[in-house]
Amino acid sequence: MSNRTFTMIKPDAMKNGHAGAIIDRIIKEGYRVVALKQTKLSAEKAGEFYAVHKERPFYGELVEFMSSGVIIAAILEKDNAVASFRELIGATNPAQAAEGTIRKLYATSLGENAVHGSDSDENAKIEGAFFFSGLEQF
Ligand code: FUP
Repeated sequence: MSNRTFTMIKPDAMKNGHAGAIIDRIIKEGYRVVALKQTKLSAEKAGEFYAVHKERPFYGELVEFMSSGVIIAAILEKDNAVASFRELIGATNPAQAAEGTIRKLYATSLGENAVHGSDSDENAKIEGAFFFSGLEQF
């Protein structure tokens, strides 16, 4: 079990002005920020990040949405980070997310669901390295 996960605050939450509240919540929940930056994905980069979904019907929309505006990317540290963070963000579809979760509070829809959270330790490592060099992680 690793103690790190990777997150993005997605373009909908950025545009809707929720970035500050989401970061505040993450820190209050006890996560330590290992790395953090605001950036914007090109369609090519968004496609690469979500390559695992390439064959899914929503892939095109997902890539378009994720490259539609700035995001904040971060690596977070806490015991059991991957599982605990997925609990904090809630179900992929905000309509099914538990009360008080980040997606329930701030997501727009299934496709525009405010935040990303890695689904495994292996992917947390791959996704963190996609955005941050070793020199940017503290
Ligand atoms: P999650 O792990 O909760 O981020 O969800 P997935 O990896 O299954 O999906 C990645 C992203 O694809 C979601 F955040 C939103 C988008 N998606 C859709 O647009 N439609 C779907 O039916 C499933 C996912």
